[in-house]
Amino acid sequence: MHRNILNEINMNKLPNADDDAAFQAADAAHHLHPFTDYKGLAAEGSRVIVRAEGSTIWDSKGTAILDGMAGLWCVNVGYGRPELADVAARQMRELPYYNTFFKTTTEPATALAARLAELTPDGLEHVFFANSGSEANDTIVRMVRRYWQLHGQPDRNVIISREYAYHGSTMVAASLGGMTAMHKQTGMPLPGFEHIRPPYYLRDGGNMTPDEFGIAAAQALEERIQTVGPERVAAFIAEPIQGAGGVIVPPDSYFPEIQRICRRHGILLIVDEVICGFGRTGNWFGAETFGIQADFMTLAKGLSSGYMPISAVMVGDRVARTLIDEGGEFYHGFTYSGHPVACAVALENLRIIEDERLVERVRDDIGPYFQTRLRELMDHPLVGEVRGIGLIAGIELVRDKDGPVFFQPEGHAGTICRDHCVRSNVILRAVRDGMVTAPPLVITHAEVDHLVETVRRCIDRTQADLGL
Ligand code: PXG
Repeated sequence: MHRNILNEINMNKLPNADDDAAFQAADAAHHLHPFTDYKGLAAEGSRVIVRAEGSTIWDSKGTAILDGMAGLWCVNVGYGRPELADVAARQMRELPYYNTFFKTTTEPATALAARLAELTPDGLEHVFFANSGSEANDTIVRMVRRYWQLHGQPDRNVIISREYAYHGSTMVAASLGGMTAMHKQTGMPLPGFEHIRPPYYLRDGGNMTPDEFGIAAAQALEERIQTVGPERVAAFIAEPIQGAGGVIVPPDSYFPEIQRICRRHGILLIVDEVICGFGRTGNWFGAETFGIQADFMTLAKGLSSGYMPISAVMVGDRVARTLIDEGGEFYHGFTYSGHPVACAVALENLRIIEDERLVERVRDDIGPYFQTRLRELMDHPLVGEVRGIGLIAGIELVRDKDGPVFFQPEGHAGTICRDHCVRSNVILRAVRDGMVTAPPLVITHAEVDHLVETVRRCIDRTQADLGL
């Protein structure tokens, strides 16, 4: 039986997870979940997760579930790390909170800033802290605009991004993102945000080789710069691999061409490492895997392995020098920027990744194993492509490999397959008709075997459900 925290602190008027039905009723009555169809959730009742260890989570009924998503792409060191709990408790006793406004700092905030400057590629030496990927990307937009204003070009304020990009859920982060369903609900994108097509080879590659297609997809940036006017384009933002967009992996030729185009026009390059950072692609950062030299890096998720909310903006020398030397006071920041408990936990998390050589493990051992085993699914008639690097992968389902012919309506097959996986107690996400997976960096070989075998069974069931 799991320990019930609410009981322990004796809040006996509140519902608790020992009584599932009452708890689910309270959840449906009071809790608006993120990215959720509220009527659907109320009808089904939410699943209550009560504890976790390694790559496994347990629900309130005692069911063990393999977490093929590391929470939301974030629990890199796996669940149940006592070191992280100890550091948090120690820091809370010593100094639970103080801010970093008004010429003050705390030890964990400064130590983490210095550590991140060391870990990230050369030229990214300054850090601004926030609490989520969305806030970090909002911060970058403000810094980009301030940079061009200080350079006497205030109209250079357009940021180009890509379709299917996900950069967060605030108005600015969602405008940066290329999710049309999000845009439609609340009048986005805001002015000043443009989107070009992603390097989505399976969909758009046609008869081109991947490298030819990579160049063609990057050329879309050049074309958009010409349409908007080069004097108006401030920055381009990209995830190394588009995660929430369906694990879209760019061909090798893509980012070098993007980099050339940005340099040619003096445009700032922002790399959103919220998913790819901290080992997922077999290097500390996706920018290293793809050879990208960025002016900004967005960090979140794996920075603390999700144990505390924290994000960071790495600011390159070009922008940092302008802000520092010419900017005066920068009117931006959050109450919890550089929160000492979050920073202490992040530092300890980075120590674990380093000491346990988790990045090397992904590069040399479990990453190649995961990719090789998943690619065995390519023999399945419904699997159009398996793509990914390290511990991030997408398995795209198609109606017919020849073409390929995609499913209509989009998303139906993916949802069926995802539901089979969840019912089989393996968590994967569906994006359109692809299954995506990004497990903790500590996933074992046996767990990878279990994940791949379960996914194969679930694709078989999906095929049967669709009558194919
Ligand atoms: N950038 C990227 C690349 C992300 O993936 C964010 C920014 C925003 O981070 P915050 O901390 O504001 O959520 C993200 C977040 C999913 C899913 O189901 C993906 C994210 C968040 C929630 C769900 O794929 N990515």
